[in-house]
Amino acid sequence: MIRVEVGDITALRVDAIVNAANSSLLGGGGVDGAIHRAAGPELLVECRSIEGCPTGEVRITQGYDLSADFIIHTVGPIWQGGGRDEARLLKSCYLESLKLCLDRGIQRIAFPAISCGIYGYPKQEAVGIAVKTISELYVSYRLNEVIFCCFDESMAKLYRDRIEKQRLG
Ligand code: AR6
Repeated sequence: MIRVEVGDITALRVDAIVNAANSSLLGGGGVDGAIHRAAGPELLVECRSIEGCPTGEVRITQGYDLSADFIIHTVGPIWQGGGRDEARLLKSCYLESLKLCLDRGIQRIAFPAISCGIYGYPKQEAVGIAVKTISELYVSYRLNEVIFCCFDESMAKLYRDRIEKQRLG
């Protein structure tokens, strides 16, 4: 099942939440900052041991003080006008997250709107990539529940409209 929720991703009771990180994995603003604050300082200790993550890839850590068991850290592309492979890299964030879920037996996951904040990806295009990739693949990657977690209602509407369009074909 795919759901859209408005709220703080750190409060969700799922197996894993996804972090829209930067390639240092050492924290930042936006959802990354919120996740580090909610998970507690042990998260940074584990992140330091990983030595970064290239754009489009994923790394997994424990969830520490979150109710989620795991955090999947992914690095979305910085929007640079669309000619720098941004769409492929953003799709890769979702796809690599799904692969990790299959490997680890993760069945319930929540995604933020990767790259849609500080990284400046056009929201409608980013939502299109997220919804298409997840709705085509989540069943074959054995996921029971995927939540698109949005900070505001206008973003949630973009997801709902895109999901409806996908459903209608
Ligand atoms: N729960 C759910 N969504 C949130 C939350 C939250 N607690 N906080 C923000 N959002 P951004 P990016 C939404 O900027 O564009 C960091 O500094 C937000 O409204 O967090 O991938 C990293 O370290 C937006 O829709 O991520 C990187 O340097 C979405 O999450 C950089 O920002 C993503 O916004 C990554 O930028």
